[in-house]
Amino acid sequence: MSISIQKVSPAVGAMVKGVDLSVAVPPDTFEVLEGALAEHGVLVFRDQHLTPAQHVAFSHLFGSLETHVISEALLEGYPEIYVVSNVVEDGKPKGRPYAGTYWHSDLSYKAAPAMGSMMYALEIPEIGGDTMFANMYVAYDTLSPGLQRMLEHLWAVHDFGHADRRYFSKRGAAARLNETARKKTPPVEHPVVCTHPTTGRKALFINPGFTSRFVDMTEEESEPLLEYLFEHITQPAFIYRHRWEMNDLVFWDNRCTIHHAIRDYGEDTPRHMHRTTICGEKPVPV
Ligand SMILES: O=C(O)CCC(=O)C(=O)O
Ligand SMILES: [Fe+2]
Repeated sequence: MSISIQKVSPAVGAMVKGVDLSVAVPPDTFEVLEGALAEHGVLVFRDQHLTPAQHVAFSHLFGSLETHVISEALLEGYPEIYVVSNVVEDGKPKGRPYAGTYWHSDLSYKAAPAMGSMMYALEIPEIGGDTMFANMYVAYDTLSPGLQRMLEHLWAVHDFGHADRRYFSKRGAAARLNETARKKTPPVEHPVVCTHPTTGRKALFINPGFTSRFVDMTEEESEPLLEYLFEHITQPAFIYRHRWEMNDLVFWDNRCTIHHAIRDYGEDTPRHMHRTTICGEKPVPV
């Protein structure tokens, strides 16, 4: 069967058909997928039947794999697999519940953020638990030339603890990041506009989850422009909302998209996913 790639929304994402990810992917198919990922930002593969080892093997084609800083959510025997799950078995959580329920790009709080992430659906709610993706090329392209130029000179601070403070502690929930994880993730600085290494296109590299302020400015000073940009980059026209099916594998490029998991299902509705994370490089300024 030949490979077909079709857009799933005007702004971002494509559905890939005709590829079985459980067996070795030939080099020409790999090249097509690599190009499609950088162009569309998100690739959806339906009806894949993958063991953890096969999931890891396919991910590994794209680079070395991260071991997530939240070590208690790693799959036993497969430290490359980060379990995103609200399932509790014998009183023990099987993974990280409600991960990424705010807009973010994976590991943007690291000096070398993630290139891409691959999430595989093993148990999903009948309704709900979708994931949204937004296109950061389009977010950049649709700004005025004046603001584009200004942003090209700015750098921003990315901080894992920011999401905790902003999205959890403020809502009265306990901080979710323990001391060890906190120590391993000191704030880092990245250019606000980056060049994608594959396409050479410019993309905005900020996100509401982890970007706390502009470099050399206070949070207070940064807030008005950051808030404006966060609103801009998450507007409905830039988004694809993925409605998960069992055995979906979704591969997203963290260098040109941001994503948001939607927490709209009950605590006793199981949602269980495996994620691998492909290491990336330090973002390249324009
Ligand atoms: O559960 C999801 O849909 C995504 C969670 C998330 O942000 C991630 O694992 O990177
Ligand atoms: Fe994420």
